[in-house]
Amino acid sequence: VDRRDGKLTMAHFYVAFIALAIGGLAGLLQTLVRSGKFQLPTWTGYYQILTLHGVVLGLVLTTFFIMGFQLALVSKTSGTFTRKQRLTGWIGFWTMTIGTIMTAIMILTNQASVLYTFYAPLQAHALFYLGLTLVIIGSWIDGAAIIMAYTSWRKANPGKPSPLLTFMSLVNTLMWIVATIGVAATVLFQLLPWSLGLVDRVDVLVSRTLFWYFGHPLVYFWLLPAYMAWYAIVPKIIGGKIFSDSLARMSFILFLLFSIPVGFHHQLMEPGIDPAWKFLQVILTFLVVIPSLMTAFSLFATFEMYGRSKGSTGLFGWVKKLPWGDARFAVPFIGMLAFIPAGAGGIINASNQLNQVVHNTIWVTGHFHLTLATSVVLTFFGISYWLVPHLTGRVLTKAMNKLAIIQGVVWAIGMTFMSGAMHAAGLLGAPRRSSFSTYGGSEQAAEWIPYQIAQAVGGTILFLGIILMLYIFVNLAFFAPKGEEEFPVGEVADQAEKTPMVFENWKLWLGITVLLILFAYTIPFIDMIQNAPIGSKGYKFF
Ligand code: HAS
Repeated sequence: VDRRDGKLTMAHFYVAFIALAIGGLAGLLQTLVRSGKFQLPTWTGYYQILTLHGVVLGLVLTTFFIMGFQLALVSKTSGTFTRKQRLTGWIGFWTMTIGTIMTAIMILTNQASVLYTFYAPLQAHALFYLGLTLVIIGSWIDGAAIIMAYTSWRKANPGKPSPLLTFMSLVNTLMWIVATIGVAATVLFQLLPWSLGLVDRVDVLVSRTLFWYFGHPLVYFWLLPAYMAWYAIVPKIIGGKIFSDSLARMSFILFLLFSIPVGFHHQLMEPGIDPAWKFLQVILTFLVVIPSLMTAFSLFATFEMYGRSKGSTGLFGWVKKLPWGDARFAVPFIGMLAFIPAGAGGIINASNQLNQVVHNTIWVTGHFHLTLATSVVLTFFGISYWLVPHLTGRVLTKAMNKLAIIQGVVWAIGMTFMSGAMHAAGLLGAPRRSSFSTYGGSEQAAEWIPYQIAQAVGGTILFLGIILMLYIFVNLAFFAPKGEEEFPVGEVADQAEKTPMVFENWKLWLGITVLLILFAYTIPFIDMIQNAPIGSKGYKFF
């Protein structure tokens, strides 16, 4: 990657890793409070720290890391950015950064303890919503740089499929733009006027629905960059090849089509939505599982093909041939392994009857600490181990590589305790998003306490993992020996079929995306508006 484009990505990464430090500390406090053995000082509160944790890790770290990573991928695979494209990237970065600072100030001054989902009826100071709006607008501007680079590549290479990693970054960007329209709508038409006092009441169901229209594709916006690494970078690291370029593109297109019209699976317990529409969105949710199953298949195929090319025999002999001593592979691999139970948990959540057991319990928190905070985040760490030194002109030394593997293992141990205990306590009915309480000496609540202590043990180990990660990041950014670190981009296996051009037909894919969204949401929205209650005055947090 050209040095000038590298600086742009690194700017995004600095913010992302500062977010990791702040959000990680908030997470540690969270688990300690819930154990019942620790109390927060009186100047802060459980929901303030919970909001800080969720916003800073779930929204800031992810958006900055993903945008920085995608810009690097596009610059590497489609050619160095033009001045205009790079400038667009910088404008996006600064817009997001200003928005992040505004949002952080509102949370830190306790004027926005509305959680990372921030829908009504909890109400924050208007500057919190304005800050988040700037983060989203900034990410669109970053996205514009990606779209511009893709368009110029296509112009210069007519009739050829775009480079795989550019294609994948573009799909994720398009999905993000379509998805964020929902959250922009609730912020601009409901939350901002309401927090400014221009309207007195707000329709909570509409606000939640617009949020979840955005909230589910949000999780795939987090996941797809990890898939980019799994499909197209990990094969190169292990010395193998990409199983199939077309299969990878197909799975990304399926994410574009099916990620968005599924928000109701977060609202299965919500009154005011006709069960028939919930049923439809549950079916679409099961369709969006398919590209993940395709990904699992493709990864197994890549690993097995590589192992067999190295002479492995037997059903699982190839496992021994994988480069276990290379952190760039081993750490994302822990993420892949975690995604097997994580995905199974998602399928449980999406099943209407089972959702009644787990909804609003800490099981759901366990689910997203496996998906986001393990599979995705460990892959992001694995990416940083080669991308940061590549961009700063340094190398990952043997000692740092070893430390990076220890970091991955520490994370896995911490998360097994924390997320495992969350899943178990959730099945015993422990609520999510609540501070420690004995609920007036309730016997059932007493059963949750050992699991809450296990969560604190896991949370402490994870915090250690964060300190290790930050140490490695600072080393790779500023102190590691100068040199050249490889930017691994996989090649497609020889026997793979030719990639058809239909994948680049955006009118077709965006057209189907819009049709599916209209199909899944139009009538439920008309129902909501026709049956609108008088609206809620809400609960102010400032
Ligand atoms: Fe989820 C709630 C359903 C995936 C994140 N999810 C959440 C929330 C978050 C989140 C943050 O239907 C909470 C939101 C809140 O605050 O309320 N989720 C699903 C389904 C999937 C899924 C069906 N979720 C994710 C991903 C996330 C994420 C990914 C973040 C990155 N989720 C739900 C539902 C709820 C929910 C309900 C609402 C619950 C409620 O009631 O509130 C699917 O996409 C999962 C598909 C995944 C698979 C696994 C494929 C496995 C692979 C690994 C292969 C491994 C290899 C290595 C090859 C089918 C690809 C092995 C090698 C060896 C040698 C063994």
